[in-house]
Amino acid sequence: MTTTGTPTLAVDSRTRYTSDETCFAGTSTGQTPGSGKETMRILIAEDSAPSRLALERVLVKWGYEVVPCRDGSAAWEQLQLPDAPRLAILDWMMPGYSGPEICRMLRAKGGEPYTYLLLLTSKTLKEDLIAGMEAGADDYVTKPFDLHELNVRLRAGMRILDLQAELLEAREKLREQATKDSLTGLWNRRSIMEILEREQARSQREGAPIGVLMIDLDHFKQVNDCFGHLAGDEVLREAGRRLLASVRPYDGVGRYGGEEFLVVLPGCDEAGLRARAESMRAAIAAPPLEKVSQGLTVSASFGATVFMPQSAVSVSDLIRIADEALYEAKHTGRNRVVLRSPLIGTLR
Ligand code: GH3
Ligand code: MG
Ligand code: MG
Ligand code: MG
Repeated sequence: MTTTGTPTLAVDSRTRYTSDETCFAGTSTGQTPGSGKETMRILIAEDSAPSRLALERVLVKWGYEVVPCRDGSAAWEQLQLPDAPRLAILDWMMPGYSGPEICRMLRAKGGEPYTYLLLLTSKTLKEDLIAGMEAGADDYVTKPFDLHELNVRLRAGMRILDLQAELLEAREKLREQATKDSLTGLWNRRSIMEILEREQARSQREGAPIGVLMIDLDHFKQVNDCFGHLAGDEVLREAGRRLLASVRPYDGVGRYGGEEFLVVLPGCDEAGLRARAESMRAAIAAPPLEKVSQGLTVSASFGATVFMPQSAVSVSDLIRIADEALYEAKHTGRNRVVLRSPLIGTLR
């Protein structure tokens, strides 16, 4: 039986491709073996043009997208691009860099996601194969190879890459859960405190101040009491969105507790902080939240302070000072900003 998937193979003096009918039985459909997902890109680095073209034709027939490279230097360049193919078939002997050299360099570089490396070699000596694997190759195919073997080895590589992608996704999800507040999507308390600590260390190194805001929604209990907890949750989410919308990408906004937020503004001095806090206050108090009935408006009180790089104020002192300023904002009428300097007392 001859299937439509059987490639016409160019044969050069060094490479003899052997095919058997069964090796095409499951792979002539144009599907990417081992993966029902989007087309997988495979890099082929092979200096023999006939051999490279033949291999390319087979892989395209199997549904892969191919990035062909005529030598080791071109392959090395391609593999360092941000969207480099995740699977590479590398000839052992090539001008520029050899297959094992590329394996070694790529593994030394590390980084994620993982690149699955398959060495293509006419060497059959066991010691050579061991050296190739030790250089960082995941697998090898010896020349002349048959297509069935290549096919199953590619599928094995695909399985590893799929598993790795799942692992990365799961890790990312865990990281998200561990660092973000699930209701608002803002940093959680631990993360925003870590950000403040990190920024404080940077401030001491680089000599720039940090603006710190402790924010508490006003009479929030009444929102729950009058509109229910779900409406209260929506108000919290919206307050978070409005705070996020009024900061720069390198500022930190976290949910410190129930209806309290902590904002860290690197590089912000007293004058800047006063203006930034005022615009955040106005953003929260601005037009009623659409999703909450009866045109509810919400406001927040702000306790503000600045960390000066030359001062020896600790993170817990900063929080305490911002808290005291917040307390004063509450007791002087709410919906306002009170700025307190750790060194020279209340500025407001
Ligand atoms: P003040 O202006 O003095 O801050 O008054 P307040 O009512 O905001 O303060 P209080 O501390 O009395 O009430 C805070 C309320 O926040 C009580 C609590 O049920 C509510 N709260 C805390 N976390 C959540 C939450 O995740 N969802 C909802 N819906 N409510 C929350
Ligand atoms: Mg070669
Ligand atoms: Mg509170
Ligand atoms: Mg409150």
